[in-house]
Amino acid sequence: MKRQSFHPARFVLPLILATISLGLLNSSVSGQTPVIESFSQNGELTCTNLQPGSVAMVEWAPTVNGPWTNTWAGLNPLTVDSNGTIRVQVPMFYRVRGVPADMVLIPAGEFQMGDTFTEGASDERPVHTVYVSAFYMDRTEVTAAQWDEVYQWAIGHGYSFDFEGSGKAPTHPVHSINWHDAVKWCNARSERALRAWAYYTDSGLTQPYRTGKVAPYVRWDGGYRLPTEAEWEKAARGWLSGKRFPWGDTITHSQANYWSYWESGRPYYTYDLNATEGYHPTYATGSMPYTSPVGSFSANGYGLYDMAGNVWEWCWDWFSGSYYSSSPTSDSRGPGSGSYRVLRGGGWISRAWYCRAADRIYGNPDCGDSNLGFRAVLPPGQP
Ligand SMILES: [Ca+2]
Ligand SMILES: [Ca+2]
Repeated sequence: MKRQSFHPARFVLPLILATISLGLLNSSVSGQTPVIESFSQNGELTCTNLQPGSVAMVEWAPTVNGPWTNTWAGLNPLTVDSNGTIRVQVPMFYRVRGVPADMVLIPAGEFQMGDTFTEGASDERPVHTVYVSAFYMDRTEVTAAQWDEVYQWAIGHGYSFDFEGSGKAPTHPVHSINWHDAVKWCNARSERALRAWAYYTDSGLTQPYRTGKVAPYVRWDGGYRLPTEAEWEKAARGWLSGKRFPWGDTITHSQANYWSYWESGRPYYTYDLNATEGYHPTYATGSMPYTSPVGSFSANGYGLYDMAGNVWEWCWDWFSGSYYSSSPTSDSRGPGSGSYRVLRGGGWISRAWYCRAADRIYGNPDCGDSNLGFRAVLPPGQP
């Protein structure tokens, strides 16, 4: 097919793709299916069916199999050969990437962080306003199946971990991994998906963190990483403000997998309205841990599951009990150093108290336990 020199090749064969992101779970927030509606002769691409307020990426490739990129770096100056000819792979295929599969958009904005009921520990106060930039977050805790898939790839590509990860079943959350394992797994997930790494062993952000135990440097606009504590709490609150839990002010086993602690024949906490004492009866079967399949309860307003209960979730931040008194007001990321990393949300073993959105605990980053897991976040607007 003869191409006129002034004609962009995309008009010759405008085969256009739209990536399809279907949610893992059916929920009130459905997965996106971007639709490229049109591509006009003046070079305007129109894509619909994207989530309002999210950040979409338009990418091009010279072949249908890629490589996909969002830059025009392939169109560099070329030296004309002795026949007066140049040959260059030019953009021909386009795709639009919306919210990634199995993740939800947490839109940018301020929220009130901390214990508005003055009922928690002192480390949950003062309540303070934090602006958090938009990010994507895994709908669910990382499952044992998701962990294993990336883990197996990772150990064949230069990564090493302290724990191999456990799960009661493939659809249950992975547990018994330490903070370092979770961080390195995020890096492996990024590398496998051809995204930039988030974690590095050097301040110049050139050496990806794959082995050993370090306090890594972070490329905040990189790939998959743990949520900051502020990101986690904003996400957990799911559009609500000043509520105790991700859905409201009271909790029962119809809403989360936790341990209903009783004294004198009734729940110890006034906001624990559960009708039975102890572990969740549906999941307290066989041997411990009594985790539940991820997504067994209703999602919160952002479409996130198990932000209270099932497994505690590792966050990025070093823990400081006084941090809220001096927290930055925008994208706070915790103290610059410390001994423990933050965990959030409570687990199957936890009292209602620990399932409150404001609650904070901390763990030794070297240690894993059968009620500790995690989920990842991803900055929007990247290739
Ligand atoms: Ca959880
Ligand atoms: Ca606490």
